[in-house]
Amino acid sequence: MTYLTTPTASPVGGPARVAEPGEGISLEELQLAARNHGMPLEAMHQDVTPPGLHYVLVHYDIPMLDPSDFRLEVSGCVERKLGLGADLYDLPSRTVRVTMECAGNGRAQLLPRPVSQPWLVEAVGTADWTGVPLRYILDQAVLTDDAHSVVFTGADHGVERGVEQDYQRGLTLADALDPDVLVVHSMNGQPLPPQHGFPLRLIVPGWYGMAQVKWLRAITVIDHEFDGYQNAVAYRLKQQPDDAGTPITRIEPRALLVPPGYPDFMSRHRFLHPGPVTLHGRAWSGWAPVDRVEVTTDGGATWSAATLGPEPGRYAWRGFTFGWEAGPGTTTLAARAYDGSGRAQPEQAGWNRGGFTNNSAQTVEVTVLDA
Ligand SMILES: Nc1nc2c(c(=O)[nH]1)N[C@H]1C(S)=C(S)[C@@H](COP(=O)(O)O)O[C@H]1N2
Ligand SMILES: [Mo]
Repeated sequence: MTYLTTPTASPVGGPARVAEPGEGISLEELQLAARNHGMPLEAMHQDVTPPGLHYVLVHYDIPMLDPSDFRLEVSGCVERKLGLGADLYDLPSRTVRVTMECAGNGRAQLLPRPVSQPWLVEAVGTADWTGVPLRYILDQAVLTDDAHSVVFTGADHGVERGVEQDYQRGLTLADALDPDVLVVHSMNGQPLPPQHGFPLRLIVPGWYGMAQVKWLRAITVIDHEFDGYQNAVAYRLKQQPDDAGTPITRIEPRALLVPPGYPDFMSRHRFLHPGPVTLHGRAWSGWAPVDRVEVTTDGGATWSAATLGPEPGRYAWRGFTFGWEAGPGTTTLAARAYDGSGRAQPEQAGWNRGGFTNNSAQTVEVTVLDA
């Protein structure tokens, strides 16, 4: 396989492209991958991901905003319009620990490969987000009887498949009024870093990343379902470009191992010494708490239950460990998660055109050296 090909210009309009058989990652995809970085898996040793190690995904450019003249406008189907600035810091706030994952995580491992941000498995991170419940802000604005959905607009602007737009996502009122949905100003006790939405972002715990609108500048209550690009066109599970598709919402269960031992610089193949090894990992689901994790150390021939760590907050990943007696040779490790809603992480997830929600089990190739 060729990993780098000459630039293949993606069409500016029209549907997203799917790579030809054997077509390597292009410079265009590399450009996206370098801007939008994943979380180094060793960061899973910590309950909370330091901001610089949390994954980042930005569709357009990071807006550089001046907080002194920044206002969050609340309008539409409300009795009282609001313009919130620094006064937002004086409103009642809460902190929620949330594991966030990009809906495109795993995309680059699908065959054929949907051409977009080429994530492997690292598009995830966990942070303590502090801010004001959206519900409190909507109560202050007083919803009118015709309120149906809420639209969140970011201060960033760009073009996607020929459609010029502000980054916008909508939520139905029922989803928006969940008391855990927050307008946050802080990440891990510090003001949001620019790449994570400074000065304000939306947090919708349990949902894939696309719902968590950064650089939030407007909240607009509308009397119908939101039909903007990111809801109606982009984040949908489709087999064909012209399918209506189904909307992407909550995070499917996934477990990831911290690759054990030490890596080869180029291939990242792992090496370790024989003997007892404790494997560490994290597992999460946006649907219900993870209640079981299984690990294989023989390439999937046999799976055994891992030991779960303490129950975390409702929306945070759960640690797990697995004791392994590593004998010489090369083998493949993997883990898979199960949640309280009955969802089970598959070894191989199904394909869709956007390359979304691919929670196929991660595989980690390791060589155990001779004693
Ligand atoms: N305004 C705005 N919000 C956005 C995005 C964006 O491009 N613009 N990207 C979304 C996507 S697709 C993801 S996965 C998450 C990533 O959040 P993070 O960079 O803080 O990890 O932000 C979401 N919010
Ligand atoms: Mo995303």
